[in-house]
Amino acid sequence: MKKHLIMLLLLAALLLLSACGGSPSADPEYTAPIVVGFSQVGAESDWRNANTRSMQTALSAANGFRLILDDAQQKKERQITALRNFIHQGVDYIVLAPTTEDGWDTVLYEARAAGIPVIIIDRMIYGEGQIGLDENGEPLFTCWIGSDFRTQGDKAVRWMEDTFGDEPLHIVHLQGNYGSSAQIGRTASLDAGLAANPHWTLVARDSGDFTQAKAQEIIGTLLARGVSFNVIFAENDNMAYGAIEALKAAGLTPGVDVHIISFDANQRALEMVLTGEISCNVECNPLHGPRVLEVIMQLERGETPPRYTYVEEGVFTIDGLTQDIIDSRGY
Ligand code: GZL
Repeated sequence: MKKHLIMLLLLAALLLLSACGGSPSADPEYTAPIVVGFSQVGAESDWRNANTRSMQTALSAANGFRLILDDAQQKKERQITALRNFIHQGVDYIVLAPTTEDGWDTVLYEARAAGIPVIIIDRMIYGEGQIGLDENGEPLFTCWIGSDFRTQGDKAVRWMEDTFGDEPLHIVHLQGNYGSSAQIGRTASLDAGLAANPHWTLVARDSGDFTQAKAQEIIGTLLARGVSFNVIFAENDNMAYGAIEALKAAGLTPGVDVHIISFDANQRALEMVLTGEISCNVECNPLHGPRVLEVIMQLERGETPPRYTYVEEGVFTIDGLTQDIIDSRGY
C-alpha cells in the first residue's frame, strides 16, 4: 500500500512540474528560435575555422538561434544536398559559403520557391551568366557579405612592385580551389602583374586547394627537381605554412632565399610576418558572424539590408606590425 502511495505522490509531482513550464510549448513567454541552415565549405584552413567559429558565436542559442551547420568537405555537391535538406526542414534562413561560383541556380530557385531567404557569405556565386543574378536579372540570393578578392590580389602585386622594383622575380604560384572567387580574383591580379612586369617570370603554378599539406608537397617537389625561384605567391596562409615547411626542409630561409606573399592574415601567419618568414600578408577577414546576425535581424524587422556588403581589409608587412596588434585581432 505504502509503495503505491509513494508512486502516486511521485506522479503528482511530475505532473505539477510539467505544468510549471517543463515543456516550452506550454510557456507563454517561450519564443521559438530562428532556425538557420549554414552550408560551410569545409575545414580546410585556419580562415575557414575562424569563419565557422564566428558564425557559431553570433548565431547562438543565447542569441535566439538554432544553427544547423553542414561541413561540405570542399565538395559542391554536398552543399547542394545540404541546401535541399534545409529547404525540406523548412529552416527560416539559409547561409551559404559557396565552394565555387557556378552551379547554384537550380537549388537557389528551389529555396526562393520555398520562401527561404538565402544569405551568401565570403565567395561569390554566378546566376545565368551574371554575378548572382538569374536570367531575368533577379538576384538568386537576398544579400551577400564577403571580400573583394581582385582588390586583395592587386594589393599584393602593388607591394611586390613597390618592394622589388626592377629586380627579376621568379615566381611560384600556389592557387586555391579552382573556380572559387578567392582563387579567381587573386590569380587575375598576379596575371595582370606578370603582364605589366616583363622582368617577372612565372616558374610554376599549381593548386594547393588552400591546404598546407598540398602546398608543402608542391614546393618540396619543385625543390627536389632543382627548380629555382625567389618568390612564392600563396593564395592563403595555410599554403604559405606548407611552403615554409618545404623551404626549411631544403635548408632554405624563408624571407631571405625566397619571399612569400600570402592572404588571410591569420594570427599564426602574422607571427611569421614578425619573424620575416612571410614578407607580405593581405587580410581576408572571416568574421562574418556578426554581419550575418545584423542582416537577419534587419530582415526580421522587415527592413531591407544592402544587397552586397564588402568587408574592409588591410595589408600587413613587418613595418608597423607589433605583437599587440596581432594579439588584438579576432582570428
Ligand atoms: C577567402 C576564403 C578562402 C581563404 C582560404 O574568403 O574563401 O578560403 O582565403 C579559405 O583560407 O580556405
